Amino acid sequence: MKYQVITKDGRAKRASMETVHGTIQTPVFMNVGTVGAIKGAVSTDDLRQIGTQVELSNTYHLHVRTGDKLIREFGGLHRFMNWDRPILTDSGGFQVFSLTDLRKIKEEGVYFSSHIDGHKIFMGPEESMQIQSNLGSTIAMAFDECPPSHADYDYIRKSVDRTTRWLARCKTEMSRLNSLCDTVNREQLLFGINQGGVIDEIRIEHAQTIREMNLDGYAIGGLAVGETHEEMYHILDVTVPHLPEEKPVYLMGVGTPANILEAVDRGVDFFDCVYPSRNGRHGHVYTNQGKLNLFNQKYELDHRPIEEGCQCPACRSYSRAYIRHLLKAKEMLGMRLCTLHNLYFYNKMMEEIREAIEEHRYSEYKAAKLAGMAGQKD
Ligand code: PRF
Ligand code: ZN
Repeated sequence: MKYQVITKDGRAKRASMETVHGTIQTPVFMNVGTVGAIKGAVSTDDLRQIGTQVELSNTYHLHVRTGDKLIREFGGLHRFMNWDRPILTDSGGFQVFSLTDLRKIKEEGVYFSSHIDGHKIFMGPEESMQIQSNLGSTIAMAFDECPPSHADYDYIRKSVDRTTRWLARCKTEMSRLNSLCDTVNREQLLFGINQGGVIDEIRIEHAQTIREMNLDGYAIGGLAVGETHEEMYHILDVTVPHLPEEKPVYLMGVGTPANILEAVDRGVDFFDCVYPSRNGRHGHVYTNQGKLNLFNQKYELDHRPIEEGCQCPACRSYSRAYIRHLLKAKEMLGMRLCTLHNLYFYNKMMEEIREAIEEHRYSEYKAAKLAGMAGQKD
């Protein structure tokens, strides 16, 4: 893996990261395909068309559905999905915490019930690494605990210490798996995850601790879980400077276009979020003048594309009126077109962001983009 900062504009970083599955240009938005597919009937051919650089899948979902052992036997997730560019897999920790009520966190890992059929599962750092190794993703995420946003100081302190011990176990297990000759991807990378709620000193101390562990990249977890945007930006302000500048920084599960613009300005490289696909399935589409709700009657005879000049598969061929009709008729094509437009919008925004940093006009770009989107709201 070779990560190189090409240029900086203030704290905003423009970098490239070479992996066995190709080079990633950052800042980048990863398109979320939880079960190895982007919801909304979006294929990997579509992803290539809309400029997706990295696809994100979830360890937990693939484990409880089809099973990582079967995917390994097939030749790994890349071959299974027919996607040869980078894939990042999330470790399962966060999904376990958000999907299942019945869970018990112990030093060794988490005991929980499957959200599909309720059967008992145990997942710890070693299990998470083994599943991600079977999938053969480009980047594996460490197994962490994302404490609830309302957790108190003592809980967060204990939880973060355990996450650090889990990270050490992840690192040991990942090196062992990468050294086995029958591993799907023997150059699988491992990103550590910073936690600490909205408590500055815990965040900073944790960042300093995991920095010493020399990982391939560093994620900031535990944000966008109920705190305010200002609190999130503040945590980025205090935490990112304690992570190594020569390594990629990934803000997990974030966010709105505005969140991304602000986080890039604080040195973040990688993002992922379900908003563009989830909003697309509800007929909510992004434009540079704000989001439109295509269910709104005012679009019933609107000949214009979702956004004038947009080169996505929806805007190149279809009117707002037709897409509205498809959504109202509950035709899958309606959701699909809206999802494609939204993912294209995010990917395109990241391209603009990279260009603006290269040309050292990021703050002007950010201000103009935010001003446009703050206008028309529906
Ligand atoms: N940990 C992991 N995945 C995540 C998060 C986290 O804290 C978040 C929090 N926004 C999203 N996805 N492993
Ligand atoms: Zn479009």
